[in-house]
Amino acid sequence: MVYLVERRMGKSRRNFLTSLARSKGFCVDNTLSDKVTHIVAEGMSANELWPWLEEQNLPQLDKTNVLDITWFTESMRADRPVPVEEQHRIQRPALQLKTRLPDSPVPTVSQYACQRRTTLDNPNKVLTDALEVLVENCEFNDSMGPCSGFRRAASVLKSLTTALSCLQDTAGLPCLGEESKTIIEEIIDCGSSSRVEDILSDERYQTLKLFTSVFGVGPKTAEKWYRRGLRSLEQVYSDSSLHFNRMQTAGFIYYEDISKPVTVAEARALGCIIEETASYYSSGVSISLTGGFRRGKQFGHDVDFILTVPEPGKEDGLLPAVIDTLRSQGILLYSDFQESTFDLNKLPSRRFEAMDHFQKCFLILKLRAGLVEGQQVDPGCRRDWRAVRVDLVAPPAERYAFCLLGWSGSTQFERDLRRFARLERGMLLDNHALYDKTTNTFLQAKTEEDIFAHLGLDYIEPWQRNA
Ligand code: DCT
Ligand code: MG
Repeated sequence: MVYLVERRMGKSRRNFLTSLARSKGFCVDNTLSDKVTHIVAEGMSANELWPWLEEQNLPQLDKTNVLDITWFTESMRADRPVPVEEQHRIQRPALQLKTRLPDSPVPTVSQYACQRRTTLDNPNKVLTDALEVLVENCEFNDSMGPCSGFRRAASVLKSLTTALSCLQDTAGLPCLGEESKTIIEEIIDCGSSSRVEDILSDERYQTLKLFTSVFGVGPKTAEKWYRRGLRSLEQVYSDSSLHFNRMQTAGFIYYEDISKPVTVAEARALGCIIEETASYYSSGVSISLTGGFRRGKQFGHDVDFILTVPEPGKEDGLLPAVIDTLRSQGILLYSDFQESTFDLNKLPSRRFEAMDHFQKCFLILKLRAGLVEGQQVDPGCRRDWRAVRVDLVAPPAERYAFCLLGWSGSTQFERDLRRFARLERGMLLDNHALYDKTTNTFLQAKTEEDIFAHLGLDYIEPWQRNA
């Protein structure tokens, strides 16, 4: 009699494996009793599994086979229970968690951000800021290999709850390559890293950073302008031989405003505006604040909202209607509407999509100071409003959980969720769906919790996703 441990494995995978085994004639019990001869766990360490097993008070635990999923998959392949070998067993650890001494080693940190809890409290900000300068520099140089190394290193440090005080403190941490360690050591020992300082004072780095701070300007365009010998935004803007697209033109016009961080109070005021505007289209519209603000950030570079309507298909005209209403209210400064290209039949996408296929729009809105709670309208000010970047996305209601998980970020958290799904679970995750490659099925989800459960991951709250 086989028992599959649901923890880490997740409910849906457990259900699937149970039916698979039963279809091959195996006896699988959903409850853990003394009838069970083979306990099978997936993705659980001995230190996690054994304390749990002991709490179940099984009389025969010592005589029960406690096995890793490899025994199960080999048995499925063979269509019969294969003999248990030593490498299949999850051995009872010598020292149990319960009796662990206070100074025993802390549990290991996962290489995946989706298995770490990363709040906004970051006692290693000096180090992560430095590593992020290297990330940015790699992005400017199009060197993607080292880029992800530095990104992962910075992300691991962000999950720590204490400041590193020497390089030895990094022992046991994943994703820290030699280059990252050199920088960490230099900063801990001398307060700064020569490699980072060199980048910060490099003219090309400074110029590309300045140019890419304009809405609609990516590293390629910035590089083109730099090669022409341009060094300031004034030089670029007044160069009559350059052609700017609509987005870049808006980026220059509202540069000062949209480079200013958006506050939580401003995000809330915008939420009210969007909610009211969308309600003219349908009273059933729901609006969710997502992106960095959902992760608890106090400031953002934009405000991201998901809009849904319960009736299938009704979302089709939603964003064009919202845009029209914002325009008629005189608060639409810029809009770039992208029609949905979502097609369930074309899923799953094997490419790491830069953007999802849902209907969406990138806006610049005029936010009046009087609508923002706690903000004084300064009579001496030449105007009583500011320009703000707002993104809206309108997925079909049944795609909401995937869209919410994808748009909540952080970008590194999303990258690691997808990498984890692919490498550890044989699944493809994106903003639209979760696809199980072993069973060739789409896994349904109404909530983010469902998606984490399908992946066999502990649920990570949005404010713990600041990876
Ligand atoms: N996202 C995505 N596909 C992209 C880019 C982003 O699914 N190509 C997700 C990840 C984060 C989320 O959308 C919102 O993006 P941003 O607004 O860029 O990030 P943020 O975390 O909200 O940061 P900020 O606070 O600066 O707005
Ligand atoms: Mg955002």
